Amino acid sequence: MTRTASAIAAGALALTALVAVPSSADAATKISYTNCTNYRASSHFRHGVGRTHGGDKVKLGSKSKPVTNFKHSTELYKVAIKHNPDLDRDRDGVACEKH
Ligand SMILES: [Ca+2]
Repeated sequence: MTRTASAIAAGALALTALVAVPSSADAATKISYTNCTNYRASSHFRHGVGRTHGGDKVKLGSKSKPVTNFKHSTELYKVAIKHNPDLDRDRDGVACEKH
């Protein structure tokens, strides 16, 4: 009887090791910050990510309209810029903005 109980306990222990939840660091490594193309593809923010109350600034006299449908999240913006400051080269608070 005790042999069966210890076998069950060992099996449960092995099962626990197999069903390990991936750490947040593993999830973070799936996002690529190498350039905007890779960032938009891997983060699923197709229109970029910007500060919560930020806005895309277009050059004076430009005919293009500012991007407004980017992901509004100061926290995610800071993470992206910390990894690669070039993701927001014009420093307007919106990284990888695209229509
Ligand atoms: Ca920008």
